Amino acid sequence: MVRFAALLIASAPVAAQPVPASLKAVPAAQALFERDWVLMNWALKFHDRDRDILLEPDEAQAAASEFRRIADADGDGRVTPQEYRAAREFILARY
Ligand SMILES: [Ca+2]
Ligand SMILES: [Ca+2]
Repeated sequence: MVRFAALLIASAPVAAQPVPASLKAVPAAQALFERDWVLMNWALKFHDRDRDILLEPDEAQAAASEFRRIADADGDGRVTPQEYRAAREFILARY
């Protein structure tokens, strides 16, 4: 837990970056939401199970899985930058 809290703080000032190479690992899942407020708001709305307005690693994992399900339009198990952007706009428009 401490490790993730540190990661959270360390990555907070980082500006928006391209899609991470892998969305599978927990730290990457955390980073995905840390660097994109649209996804973070969405993740907190639907996956912040204990309602502490923090995305714990297990919550981030669940949210990342859900995001991957939404974003992976062609179902090949990978989220391309195009799929990422489309899913982000979908979430922004809908939620
Ligand atoms: Ca939480
Ligand atoms: Ca895909």
